Amino acid sequence: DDTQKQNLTIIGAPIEEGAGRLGALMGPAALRTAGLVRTLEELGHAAEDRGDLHLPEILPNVPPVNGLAHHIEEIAAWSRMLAIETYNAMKSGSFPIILGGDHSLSIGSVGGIARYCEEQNRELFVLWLDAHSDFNTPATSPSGNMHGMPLALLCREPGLEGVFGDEPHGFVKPENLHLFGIRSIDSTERVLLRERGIDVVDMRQIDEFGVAPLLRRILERVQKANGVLHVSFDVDFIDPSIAPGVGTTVPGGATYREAHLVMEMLHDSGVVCSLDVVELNPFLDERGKSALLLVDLVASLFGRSVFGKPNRVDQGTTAI
Ligand code: HAR
Ligand code: MN
Ligand code: MN
Ligand code: MN
Repeated sequence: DDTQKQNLTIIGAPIEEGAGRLGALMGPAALRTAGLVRTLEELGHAAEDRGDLHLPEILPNVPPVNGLAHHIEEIAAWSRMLAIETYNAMKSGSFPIILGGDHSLSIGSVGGIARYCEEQNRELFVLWLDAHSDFNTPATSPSGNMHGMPLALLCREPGLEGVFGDEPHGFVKPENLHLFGIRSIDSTERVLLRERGIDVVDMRQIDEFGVAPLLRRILERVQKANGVLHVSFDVDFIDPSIAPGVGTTVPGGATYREAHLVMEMLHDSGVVCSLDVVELNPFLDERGKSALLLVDLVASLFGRSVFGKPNRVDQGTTAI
């Protein structure tokens, strides 16, 4: 077949300190049990599983923030480690896949990828597949849970500068951020998203127009800019009836076919450079069904298809 074979670096990030409930630390183990690595190898890719990262015994000091940010020292340690790992993976020409772990891990994963893209002068775009917009700052967050904050930090909102300390990292341009599948936004968060002009594709738009034209518009933007696309996949993007294994379910999510079509189109676009799979909470799952669904979705992103692709689109994911 015509799938472009890739070197993949799989990094487990068993982090749950950013979430409001326990269990996401089991995510990487459940994804492996569900066959993630084997499935990628069967698709013809070279997958190197680096295992799980672990918190150092001594956590960094982070200056106090204005507002609430629970476990910020742990999140800072994870962010700094992950930024190094994803930067190194990109630099070696590999495609990093980060297995979470809650969504605060994207601070580090995207921070490292953005650093590499800045060095290479490649325009980085981010597709955030999620029920939530994750654009709170400590000052706006109703919960203080840092899995609701990664995008604010990555887009240079003030308040979380201490997280990276002196660790090198990049940022995301707000105009290159595309939120997709959204159906839960806090009121202060909504104000901030509007002020920054963030592109939010909510479920209402998906209902009305379907995922294909909405996603195609984003992918064409990336292609025209000769850019690369980081995909951050939060399990709660999917409807809880088929993916119950997540701590923050919101009804009305993507269906089985909508989620697969997103992944299939991402594969065909050839612009995806890196992936987070986050918020899987195996403690809340039902007989592994969410983990198994995620493995199937990742397989679609890496070239599994029913009968090839429509021939008007280009193929493959991208190593830069
Ligand atoms: N917006 C809410 C908060 O900040 C809930 C955030 C939940 N985030 C995730 N990731 N589960 O998308 O507390
Ligand atoms: Mn999220
Ligand atoms: Mn979410
Ligand atoms: Mn900094």
